[in-house]
Amino acid sequence: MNINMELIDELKRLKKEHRAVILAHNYQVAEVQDAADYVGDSFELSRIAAKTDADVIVFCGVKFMAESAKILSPKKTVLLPVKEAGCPLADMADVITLRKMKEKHPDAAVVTYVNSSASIKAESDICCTSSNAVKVVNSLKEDKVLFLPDKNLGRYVASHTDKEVIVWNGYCPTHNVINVDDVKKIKVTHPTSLILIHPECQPEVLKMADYIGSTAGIIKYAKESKSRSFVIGTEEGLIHHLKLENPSKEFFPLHEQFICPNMKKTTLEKLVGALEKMEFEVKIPEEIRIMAYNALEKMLKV
Ligand code: CIZ
Repeated sequence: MNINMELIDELKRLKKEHRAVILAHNYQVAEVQDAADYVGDSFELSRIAAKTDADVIVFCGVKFMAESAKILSPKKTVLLPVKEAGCPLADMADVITLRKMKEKHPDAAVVTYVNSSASIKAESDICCTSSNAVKVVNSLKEDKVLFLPDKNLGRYVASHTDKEVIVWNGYCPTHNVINVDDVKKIKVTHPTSLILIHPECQPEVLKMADYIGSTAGIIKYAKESKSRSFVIGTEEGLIHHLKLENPSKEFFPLHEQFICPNMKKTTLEKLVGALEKMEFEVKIPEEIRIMAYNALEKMLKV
């Protein structure tokens, strides 16, 4: 038996023993996606896990994602297999600066992308995903919005609303580094492919896309499209998911280095280790959890 099969068997045993559900984000390595019960975006996975009767959620992703799962499932034990799997974009927003911004703009509604810590969500009026950000902002009664933490998604929203959008200066280092020349080059090598890009990329890059959307949006678009060939402008892990769902279609990364180092920290060994040792447990103070939950719930109402 090869090492992966042994690990998969051990994982199955531990899952049963701890009554656990395994979630893998779309950006995880292929072997982790294949071992998971559910693969998807962070909020969708957190909602699915909340509806299961599992006692333990193992979130293969980065810290803010495991926090989202805990916000929705306070009674379940939530584990993040790699303690250091953080998100530089989420870390670019801090509570002290946010409070100062709120004082400076008391008339602005605070809209926070789910790619943020529980403490930042707790300070926000409402959350959004990259799929519903425009809809959320347009649903608000305020004419002014403070959008955080992603400046590129914020600018995208600003270009689709009449509201004044004050954009926080955060960005995802993996998406933000992609430039117009990268898109020009891929258009030369793959002239007939449709270009699907995540809104965490820079505005000039987004202008060159055939479709702009979240990971869930890209999955849906690729599935429904009559085209057979696509260039994927987001973290390369999504391509594994896309190829599995669409075996007759072709997918190419927009850039060979479209890789999030934090997402790649989780391996099959680390996933099994997390359930063996029951680590690393995500804890959120209850008052912060409730406030963060309220901001997420408001988004769901929209
Ligand atoms: O929230 C998520 O899962 C992220 C980071 C992106 C997306 O578009 O799904």
